[in-house]
Amino acid sequence: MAKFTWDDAFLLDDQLTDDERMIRDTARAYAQDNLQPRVMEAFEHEQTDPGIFREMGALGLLGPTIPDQYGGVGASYVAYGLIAREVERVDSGYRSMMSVQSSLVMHPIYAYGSEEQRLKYLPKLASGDYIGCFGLTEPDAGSDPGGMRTRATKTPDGYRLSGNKTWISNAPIADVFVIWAKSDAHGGAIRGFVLEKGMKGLSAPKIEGKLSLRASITGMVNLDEVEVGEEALLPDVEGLKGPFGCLNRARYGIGWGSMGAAEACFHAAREYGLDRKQFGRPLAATQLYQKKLADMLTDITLGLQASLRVGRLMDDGRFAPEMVSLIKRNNVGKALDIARMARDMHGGNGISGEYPVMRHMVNLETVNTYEGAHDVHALILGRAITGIAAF
Ligand code: TGC
Ligand code: FAD
Repeated sequence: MAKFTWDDAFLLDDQLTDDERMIRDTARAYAQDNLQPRVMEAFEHEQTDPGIFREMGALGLLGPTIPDQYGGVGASYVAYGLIAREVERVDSGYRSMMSVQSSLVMHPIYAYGSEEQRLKYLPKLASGDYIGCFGLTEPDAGSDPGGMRTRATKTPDGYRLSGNKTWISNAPIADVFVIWAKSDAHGGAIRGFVLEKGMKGLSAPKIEGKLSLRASITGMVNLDEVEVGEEALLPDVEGLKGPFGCLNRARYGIGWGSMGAAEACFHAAREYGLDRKQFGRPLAATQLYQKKLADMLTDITLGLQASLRVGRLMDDGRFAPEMVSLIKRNNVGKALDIARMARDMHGGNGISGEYPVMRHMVNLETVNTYEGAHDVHALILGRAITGIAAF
């Protein structure tokens, strides 16, 4: 009979390849040695260090699934998920910076871009010399991105873009902007454009005062008749399946990442319960405390195993977007429950920034909303179950 390991209940480690374990270990060491020591300060002062992109890039953590000829390391989607888990174990904001760069900026340029666009942008995005952002959401088009108002109008040399995007991660520090707009020249279909910092009419003001995800900078993207050449258009995709193809990958990474945040809360609650004594014995010696830890371990174990399964199917080219909705919705919802529970188990100390639990809890409120809100993923699954779209 095998001995039970409480921190790897289903022996996930055993199910990884040597390469995946090596990438996971690199990400874990980086996150614990370099991100963990600065997260409290970054969160408290709402400061994003752009140098983090270059640090991650030097270790091959940006766009890891992209082939090496474009600067990636050709890793599996399972490896990508393991990176997200390690980074989000420290803070969802750091994972957000990484997943926007990898899934929402590098992926569309790789999957839908011309060879010139790939060679121009991907190596610098992979190294972190360029920072990218992804503009889909607008003030009046969030869950329903098909309602976007941003327009691309044909000019003799290319296109003129006008509109406003909001809640865009990385935007104020971005060099490269992947922007989705309805294009008159393509019958009003949604098309992707790659814009660059400094273009006339392009601005990206910071959204100040977030109470969640404070280590990751967020902004608006204002497009005031921005003129771009034909070479800015992503040639190989048309319609909402363009941005959704990117979101599949980012949402998948969140399935893993949210479990990293949940594990951090679970481990913190376990340690706290073993150290803290009330009524003459450790909190962890009480039945209620142990039940909560058992619930946390169960949800984390099932969530990680489900993420691994979807990752393997993705690597085999056999995933369906609904599988991704299932893990994104379930795992983030469970992580949020775990973070709230861990906060409670820390008593008054749980509201202090000295402990990670409340920071994870407020971060996960954003993670539950972005990349498709919790209930929107229920509706995606509901449509698949019934054949009826209830949006
Ligand atoms: P619908 O009619 O369902 O589909 C339109 C077209 O898109 C195709 N499609 C997909 N393709 C690939 N993957 C998917 N997951 C796809 N889902 C749909 C579909 O086949 C169709 O193609 P075609 O060829 O027939 O035109 O579209 P709808 O408008 O009815 O969509 C409804 C709904 C709810 C599914 C969708 O609008 C939705 O997912 N809403 C949520 C919006 C969202 O997730 N926004 C995220 C913004 S980015 C972000 O939050 C980044 S935060 C990152 C960070 O900081 O970490
Ligand atoms: P709404 O769509 O207005 O939804 C509000 C509520 O209504 C939600 O609970 C939702 O579930 C519910 N709802 C909506 N429609 C229905 C329905 N038909 N039936 C039942 N309930 C419904 N976007 C980007 O494009 N790029 C980014 O990099 C990015 N980064 C972000 C970073 C942060 C910190 C945040 C907070 C958001 C970010 N977003 C980004 C935007 C994010 O994707 C949207 O906030 C999200 O898609 C929800 O849209 P919304 O805020 O307009 O809410």
